[in-house]
Amino acid sequence: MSTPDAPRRFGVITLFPEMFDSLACWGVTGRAHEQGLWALSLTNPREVADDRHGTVDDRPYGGGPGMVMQAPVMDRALERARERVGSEAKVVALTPQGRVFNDGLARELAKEQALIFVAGRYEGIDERFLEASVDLEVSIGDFVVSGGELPAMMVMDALIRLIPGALGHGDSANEDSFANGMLDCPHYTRPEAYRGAEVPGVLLSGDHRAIARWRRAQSLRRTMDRRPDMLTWQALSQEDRALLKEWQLNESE
Ligand code: 9D3
Repeated sequence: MSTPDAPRRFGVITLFPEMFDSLACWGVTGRAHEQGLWALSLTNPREVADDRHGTVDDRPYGGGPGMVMQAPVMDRALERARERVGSEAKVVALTPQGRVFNDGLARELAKEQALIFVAGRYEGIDERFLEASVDLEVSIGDFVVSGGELPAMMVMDALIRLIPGALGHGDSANEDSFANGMLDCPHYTRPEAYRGAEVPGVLLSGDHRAIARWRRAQSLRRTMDRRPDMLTWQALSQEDRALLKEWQLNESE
């Protein structure tokens, strides 16, 4: 028996700390939190605001709509977060201008024992804070959401799934879609016939090797049809071609 690993430590700087209850309380991430696999420490910039109203934002220099989160307030919030999470923690800000998150970046960030996430609101955060105090800016994709909290939770969820023991037995993060560069195969459960649609016969055959071959052929076909961009870097192998032919999924060749 070995001693359990120290929990992964996440700090978050946010004006809406209550939003993070959902990550700590529900589902796979909630169970992992209960098991002590990760710990969360929340810092609200209002705690360290300049005035008694808790002001954290001001009007943008140069004019324009919206407000900007002030660098001095954010730096004091970061100082507090470091006291709670550890001085060695990397600082990740969620911004629409960041590096687009993917499985590769998840695996890079999952190596860190401690991370502090900075979630912005309003039009954004003063650039001088991002330049001087943030190690990495991350975006979750080319669409607009209302703030950095949901993006931070998505990134944290992806990282928690990679903590050893966070997923149930037999459920490996390495078997998840994207780890192997392909989309998942289709899934079925009872009933065997539903609104005239039958479960594919091979899944009822009990032939586990045939089932594995069918699933891989389905993954390949769906990736070619729906996400051809995922396959451009790897040529289809002889074996893959044979699989598609075996299940008559090769018509578009
Ligand atoms: C007019 C320019 N907009 C920038 C695209 C203003 C703006 C919109 C939304 C500024 C901040 C936000 C809030 N979004 C985030 O904080 C955010 C985000 C996103 O909107 N899309 C994808 N990833 C992310 S990470 C943080």
